[in-house]
Amino acid sequence: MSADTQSQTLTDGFHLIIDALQLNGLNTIYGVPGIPITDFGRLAQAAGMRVISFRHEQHAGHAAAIAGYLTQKPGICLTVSAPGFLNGLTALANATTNCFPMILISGSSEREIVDLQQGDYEEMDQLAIAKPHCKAAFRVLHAEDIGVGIARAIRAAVSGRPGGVYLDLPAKLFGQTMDAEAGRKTLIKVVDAAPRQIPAPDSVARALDLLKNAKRPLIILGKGAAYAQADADIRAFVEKTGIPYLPMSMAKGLLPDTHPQSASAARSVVLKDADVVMLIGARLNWLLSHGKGKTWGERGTQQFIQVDIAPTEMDSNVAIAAPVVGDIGSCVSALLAGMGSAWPAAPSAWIGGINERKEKAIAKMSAQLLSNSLPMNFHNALGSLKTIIKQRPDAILVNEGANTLDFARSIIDMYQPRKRLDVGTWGVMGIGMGYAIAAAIETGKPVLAVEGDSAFGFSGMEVETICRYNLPVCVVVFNNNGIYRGTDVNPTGGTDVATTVFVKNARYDKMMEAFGGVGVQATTPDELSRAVNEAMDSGRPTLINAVIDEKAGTESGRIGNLNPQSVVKKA
Ligand code: ADP
Ligand code: TZD
Ligand code: MG
Repeated sequence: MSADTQSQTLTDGFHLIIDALQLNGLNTIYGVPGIPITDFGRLAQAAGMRVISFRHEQHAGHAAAIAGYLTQKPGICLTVSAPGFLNGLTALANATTNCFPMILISGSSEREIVDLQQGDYEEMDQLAIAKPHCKAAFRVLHAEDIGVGIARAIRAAVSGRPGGVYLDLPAKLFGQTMDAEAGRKTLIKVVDAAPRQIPAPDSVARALDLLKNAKRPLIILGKGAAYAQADADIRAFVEKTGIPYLPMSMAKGLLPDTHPQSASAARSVVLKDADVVMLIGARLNWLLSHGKGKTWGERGTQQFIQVDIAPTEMDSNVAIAAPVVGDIGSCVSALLAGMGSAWPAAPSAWIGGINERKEKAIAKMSAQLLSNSLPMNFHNALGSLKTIIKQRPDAILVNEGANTLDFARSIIDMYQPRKRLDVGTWGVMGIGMGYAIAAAIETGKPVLAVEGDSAFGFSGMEVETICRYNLPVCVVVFNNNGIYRGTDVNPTGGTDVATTVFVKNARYDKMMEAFGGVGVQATTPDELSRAVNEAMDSGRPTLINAVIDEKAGTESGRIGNLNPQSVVKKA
């Protein structure tokens, strides 16, 4: 047979993987090329897929994860074996922790050699290592099983509680050939990958009963609620109850932060004083002080309703009086239907008290935001960015750092769902450029990445990727010369600088210029807002080095209480 006739009748592992992904509407790959997947990336691009090459797998992995969060389809990350796989693994574990659907596909070395530990090129038992860090892990050994492997990976990633999936593809698989027609028949187009999970009617009635009789009710919206894309029903439900709500960080904008029912500016009071708390797609983890302790009312005096797709989440930290298990879309629509037309108005004393607190807190903050004090501090610099997001509510805000994160979260109002992407459940540094790149690619909207100077450093090299694909990403580095502050000194007085400080007055803007993007140094709120507006108008890759007072921050931002500190004084 000539090569031509062969290619008409034969297919191979490379093509079957690409066909299986495309058949399931997965058309974008985030990765780093190399043995054994270089040709795979090339062929995927040739087949019309968008293949975005990064400088480091961790950022490709974070990009895939946030693509999954934004689209409800698993984001795909592609890596080489051992070290590439391990670089991607942090992102896979982070995706699983955050309930984001993604599939990490890694090429791997020859099974026979790996299993006998004979020292293959990039040898590692990747499947075993991935397993504890993801929802499911699969390996495909035969070309005819590729369809099943991809189908299982998709279902595992998006059904139930979403999360990360690992798919191990040994080098030999890619070149395996089979009859093209027979191969086509092995592919699976997944039907109903994330089936609705309707809550039991009695669980809905129990929850509504508790909520209706509450004197001081509170709703907490989490990023599960944002992920669910049930935006209109969630808003209708919150509004129909009239109950104050708190958005968790990435749920900001599900209802506009300026909504009269938002209790964000009175957070500490509502958590302490509420008698019934309804969680919708939010876990009672450290971010909510585990539902107990001094953030909350006296143990046992507060009752919880929890709406979540994961039945085992219930009672994980405190007793859940009314669990509602199902997908949030189905749960919220059942709750809405169950409310009927005669729902009581929210208790006015409770609402009035919260509003008073809110007004005071907002008034106090707005003075700080307008201050012209120089060098800039977190407040007046973020005051500029707050105005920009107000004027450009469809822009996506990526945010990481410590002070830069905590202040931005409370200062910058969000107006639309899934526009705020941040460090999430782990408070992980390094998501910045990966999230920014995927946000631009998946949504086509402008991206504003607000980054601590330390946070930015974790993924900073990806500014080259941003320039290479000419993405509408504007990075603002809050440069306070270090981690938390730039003022620490080496206690020994030795020549090494303190552990938390960086090179003083560094010019991060030059990094963007190195790759053909726009770099700007901003020392005043005006300069900052002019530069961001220009970047957002032009869509050109831009990095603004925002000079922030090195004394302005606090250790660990707002979570200093989690930071153990020695009380032992050495003589
Ligand atoms: P946050 O950090 O915003 O508080 P978490 O990540 O802690 O949010 O919680 C998200 C919760 O949402 C998880 O418990 C997850 O099981 C749940 N979840 C995710 N997607 C859905 C969905 N479609 N329907 C119901 N629950 C969901
Ligand atoms: N490594 C990883 C992967 N995640 C982390 N969260 C940390 C280290 C520890 N860490 C924080 O929790 S915040 C932070 C680190 C290193 C950086 C804070 O400095 P910054 O922000 O410059 O980004 P501010 O504005 O100076 O506080
Ligand atoms: Mg800093």
